Amino acid sequence: MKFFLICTLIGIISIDANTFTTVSHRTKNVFALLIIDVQYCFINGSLALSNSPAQHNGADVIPSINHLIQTAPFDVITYSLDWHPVNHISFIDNLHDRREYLTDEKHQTSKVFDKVTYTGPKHETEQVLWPTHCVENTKEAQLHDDLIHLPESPNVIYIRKGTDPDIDSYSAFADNNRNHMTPLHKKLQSQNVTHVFVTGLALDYCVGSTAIDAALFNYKTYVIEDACRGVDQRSINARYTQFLDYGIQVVHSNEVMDIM
Ligand code: VGL
Ligand code: ZN
Repeated sequence: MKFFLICTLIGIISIDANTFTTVSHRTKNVFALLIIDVQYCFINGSLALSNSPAQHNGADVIPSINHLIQTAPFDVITYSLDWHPVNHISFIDNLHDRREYLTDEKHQTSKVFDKVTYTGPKHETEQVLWPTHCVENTKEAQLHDDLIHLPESPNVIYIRKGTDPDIDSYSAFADNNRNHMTPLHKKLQSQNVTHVFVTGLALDYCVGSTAIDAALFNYKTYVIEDACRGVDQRSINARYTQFLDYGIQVVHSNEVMDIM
């Protein structure tokens, strides 16, 4: 009060109602829910999390995500789908066909979850080898039927990623080498999104990479831990440490309403 009086008295500054309107408009919080890869391939398909080291049940995320969709006032909802051609670089079944690009002959005998380095055909890239999963236009690649699907609109966004045979993309924002962006960032910007809440599968891969990219693109980023499941407890723990470094907050779904 004193400050305003002094300012007014000495005539340095004048604040009117318009100034406040402009400021409050500019800082309006706009909330998006990002639902990552809640597809059959990760739930009961070829890359079912129940068969991976942490033995999680991917379907366990669905009730929490549905509850959030139904109760929390998100301005934007985004669904991502891992969507690979059958000759995709991430599939261990394609290792032999790409052997000319392996940096190390020993990599020819690699197993699922091993990391190899490919020198081509587009560029050098490190790649974890996965079973064939989420092949475009298969039943496996569909979102789980129990997940609430809203029809596409300017504030309901669907993103397919990993669609180039030679490029893998864990993040819903960009490929693993950050050479190409998906349309997600532009679409969120066009809705003036400021805050994102990340959920889905798998926490240590696609959820983790999406959350980190969101933080790098300056969204206030939250990971809703009970709405995520992962592949391997060690890499899950490593992600939680990384989230701290990027200022990403890990929250429970029952805290979300208080944040919004
Ligand atoms: C994913 C491994 C391979 C994921 C996608 O959605 O987390 N993980 N492709
Ligand atoms: Zn994939």
